[in-house]
Amino acid sequence: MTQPSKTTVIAIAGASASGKSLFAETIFQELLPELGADGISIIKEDAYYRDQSNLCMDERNKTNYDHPKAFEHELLSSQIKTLIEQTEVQCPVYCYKTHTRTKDTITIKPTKIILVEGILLLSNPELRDCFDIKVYMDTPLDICLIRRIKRDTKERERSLESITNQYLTTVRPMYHQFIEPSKAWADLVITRGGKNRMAIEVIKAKIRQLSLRK
Ligand code: UZR
Ligand code: MG
Repeated sequence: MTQPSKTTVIAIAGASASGKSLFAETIFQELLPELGADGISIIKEDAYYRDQSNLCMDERNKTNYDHPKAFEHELLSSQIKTLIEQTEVQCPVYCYKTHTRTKDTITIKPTKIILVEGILLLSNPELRDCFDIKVYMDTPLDICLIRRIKRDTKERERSLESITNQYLTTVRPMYHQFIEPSKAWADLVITRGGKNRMAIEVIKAKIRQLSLRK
């Protein structure tokens, strides 16, 4: 029997609105035609925000979503391990409006390359052990804040008031406490955000090389 080919798991971490999703999505879209849907996939750490259906809306609004405890990292690491064993998983679906999981799940099939993107991926030791390549988006915080205001008013239906409140109470302090220190674990530190063309090409070249491996 032939052995299944080795999976490569690539983490893309960094501050909120630092360009993680754009970076991961660009690499994914540009490699999809050559690797195919069973060759490359993306997992978002956001999907693993804890289920809060047992809490009322007031309590959900008080959750610190920038703290590692807000995520079910143990589920994320166990699902990555399952995918490495070539078994599909049911990924949770999180709703930013209700601040909890929906009843749906999404089936993720095992692929040779798995891109995982999220703010606190490098802060958790068990999760860190799952990654073959660790990338950190080192975008200046003021640029992240501008991007976050634009994105959250448009895509997450937030007011400027709620964005700036969250920024001062959790986003900024948790960035300094957990996200920025986690940069020390990165293999590659990317400047200038998700459109850094050379960084995209370097990761794509590495993925192509790994994909040729049997
Ligand atoms: P990205 N977040 C919310 O605002 N509401 C939620 O229900 C869950 C998460 C925010 C979270 C974090 N923090 O900064 C951001 N706050 O989503 C992470 N406050 O997502 O990496 O896509 O920006
Ligand atoms: Mg994102």
